[in-house]
Amino acid sequence: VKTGVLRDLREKMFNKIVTLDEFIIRSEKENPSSSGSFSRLLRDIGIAAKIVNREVNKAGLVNILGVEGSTNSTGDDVQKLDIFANEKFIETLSYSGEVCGIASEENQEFIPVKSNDTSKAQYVVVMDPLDGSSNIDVNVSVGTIFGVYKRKSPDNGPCKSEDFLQKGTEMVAAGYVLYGTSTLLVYTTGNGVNGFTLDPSIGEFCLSHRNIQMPKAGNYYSVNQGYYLKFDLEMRRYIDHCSDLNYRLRYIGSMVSDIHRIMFQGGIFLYPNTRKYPKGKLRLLYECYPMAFLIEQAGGTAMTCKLERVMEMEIHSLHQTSSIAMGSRDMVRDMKEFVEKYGTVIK
Ligand code: P6P
Repeated sequence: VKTGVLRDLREKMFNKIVTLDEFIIRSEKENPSSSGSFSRLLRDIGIAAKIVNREVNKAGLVNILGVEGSTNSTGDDVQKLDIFANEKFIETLSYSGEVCGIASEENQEFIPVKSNDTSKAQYVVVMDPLDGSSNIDVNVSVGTIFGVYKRKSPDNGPCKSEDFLQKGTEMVAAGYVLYGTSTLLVYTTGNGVNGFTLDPSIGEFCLSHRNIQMPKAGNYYSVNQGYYLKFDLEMRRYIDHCSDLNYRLRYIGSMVSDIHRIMFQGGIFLYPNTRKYPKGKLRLLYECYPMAFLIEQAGGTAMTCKLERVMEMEIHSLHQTSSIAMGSRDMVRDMKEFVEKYGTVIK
């Protein structure tokens, strides 16, 4: 550990660039039991992110804007860039040889990855390849969300649904890519959260945010105010409380962007259940679990609006949804008090 601390200090002092690949290899060396396949998987996610980033950045120029016409599993209009991002991540992950299956927002069923040596492919990946894609046409930041599980089914055959329907607590890695003013890859493997900024001049993700810890308090709340009258009483009372305290409302409509802000400035992100979405809108497997993993690793709290810990939620189907309230510990604690006071909490 001492050498690691000295090394980190030296890197900071001499402003040494640490690329994502170097960081992953170093983390692997610090974990004697790791076989290297997990590292290769993480590096492949980085490669796919760079490919998608290239297209996202020129979406306005190349004719891949505009609605593809189809709709995805939750009825959202599918943008062409959605399809491109989905295809690139599936292609890259399938080629890696480390993945036996992929579940994506864009695909109703999970995608078994064929390989002549399935015994090597020990992981499955769950993802929202381009979250917030309705913002693409108006040049607002969008993101990729991913989570990684170890497969549970026997490794001499194809992946099974049990490999994907695992609680958030079983996730071995989670992260997001934010295609914004700069492109960042932020991920955790359960030992803290680190952020890497893409340096286009060298085509590398470089360590830029070491061991991210979010503020335990905050004064930003992030919710779609347009649904206010459709929220349960306890949520409306908590939102009134935020407004009474002159907290600032920030809602980009792109979960990755809203959560990324909270990682650095603190705050709470709410997507409560409504009459339209009685179980919430956001997808438990590839939006809520990965973001909850990251938020907890960065010192925050992630609950449903009925006060269940998101990571412990049982999952029964790939596109199952959940309400969510996550962010700075003190703000989620305040929200909890309002739910206990005004709500009908599941005991
Ligand atoms: P609404 C984007 O479609 C998304 O899945 C999240 O990125 C975002 O937080 C949410 O839905 C926005 O939903 O109903 O407020 O437009």
